[in-house]
Amino acid sequence: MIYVVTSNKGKFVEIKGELSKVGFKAKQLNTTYPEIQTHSPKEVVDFALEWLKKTKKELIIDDSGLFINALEDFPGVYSAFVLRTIGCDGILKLLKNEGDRKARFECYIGYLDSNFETKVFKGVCAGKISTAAKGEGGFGYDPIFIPNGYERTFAEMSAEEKNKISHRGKAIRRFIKFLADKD
Ligand code: ITT
Repeated sequence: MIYVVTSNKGKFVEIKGELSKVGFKAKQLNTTYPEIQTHSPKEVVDFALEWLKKTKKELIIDDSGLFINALEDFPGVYSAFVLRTIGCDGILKLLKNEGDRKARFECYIGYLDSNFETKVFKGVCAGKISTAAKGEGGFGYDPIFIPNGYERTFAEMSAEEKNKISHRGKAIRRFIKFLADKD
């Protein structure tokens, strides 16, 4: 059993779904950890894992964000704050009349093992910002993100379909491969 430290139910459901495919059990640990102010998500994860050592638990964390080309990678490391404040509608307004709608999601899965060793796994999903919010599924920015090669937003896909191509799905599968190769 592995703990997933997150306050975000949507993230947990996706992570749990992917882990369960290989027979891993996951449990949500709904606690917060300090997130340092930096432009590097990897630094955020490393610092958080160091801090979480005191829980003495084998765990993973997920730090992710949406990076928009025309906005110089905003909201990036500020994605959670921006979603809470201006939300998806605010992003659509910022991109009104903007031709370049390219964007990407990045996900960093930080792993703290039972020997207090840490490792970070990255996954990226490239796509674009839609012109209107669509779909009821997923969470966060999903209603306005269309992955490359699709005409639908993440929110119009099933969790299974999103996981196959998403930043989080890729990062988690790298984590699973790492565990499998270790044995
Ligand atoms: P934690 O407790 O795990 O930190 P959080 O929601 O604060 O939860 P982040 O700090 O990683 O998570 O913030 C990332 C923001 O980007 C947050 O608002 C998410 O809702 C959003 N986000 C992350 N992954 C997403 C995804 O797959 N689809 C849509 N939005 C996503």
